[in-house]
Amino acid sequence: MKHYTNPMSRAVTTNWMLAELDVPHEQVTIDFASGQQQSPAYLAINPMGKVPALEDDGVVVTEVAAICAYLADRFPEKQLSPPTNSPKRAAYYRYLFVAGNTLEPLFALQSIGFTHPNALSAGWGDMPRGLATIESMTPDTGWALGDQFTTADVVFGGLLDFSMRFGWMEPSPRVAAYVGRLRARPAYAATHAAFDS
Ligand SMILES: N[C@@H](CCC(=O)N[C@@H](CS)C(=O)NCC(=O)O)C(=O)O
Repeated sequence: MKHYTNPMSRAVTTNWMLAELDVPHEQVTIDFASGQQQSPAYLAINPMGKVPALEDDGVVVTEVAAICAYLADRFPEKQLSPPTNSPKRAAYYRYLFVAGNTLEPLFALQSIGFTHPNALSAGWGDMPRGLATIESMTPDTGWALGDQFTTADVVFGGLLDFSMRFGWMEPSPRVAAYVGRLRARPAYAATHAAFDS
């Protein structure tokens, strides 16, 4: 299994997922400075020219949430996702999809001072709606799906953590406490050193 990464990129989240799983894999660093992400060899793996990407047994997965979900399913014995027939799967999917589909575009645009003029048609709504969604989905104690830490925490919590690092949002006390619990995990600490140095 090959993980295409760059230490200062969103691949930190898939790297964290791999560390939580503790499974053998090869790290392939894509050098942004030389534009390696636009090389024909890398574009053949991800035509978006972005990291992360994962190659496993003849298949390629791109997009942070898709890679994390794939890995959780690939290693079910690690119990980082609810069983496919569990009702918890409903919340699990919400956490996986809301991060990249809704919150990230909202924050990324807001960070450059852009507010979509029509929150009704913009898929990410507006900041008050986004923050209300985060507040309602952030657990008071424990993890997104309850007592068991899952991939929902890596993807949703990872996006909250990333957003706080880049000043994309001001966390409420509940969000700050949740991200604090995530940051205390050994696998998180082991994979986020580059951001902290
Ligand atoms: N939607 C993508 C975003 C990936 C992304 O934006 N990666 C950035 C680094 S954080 C990248 O590879 N940038 C290099 C480039 O666009 O040239 C995902 O979830 O994986």
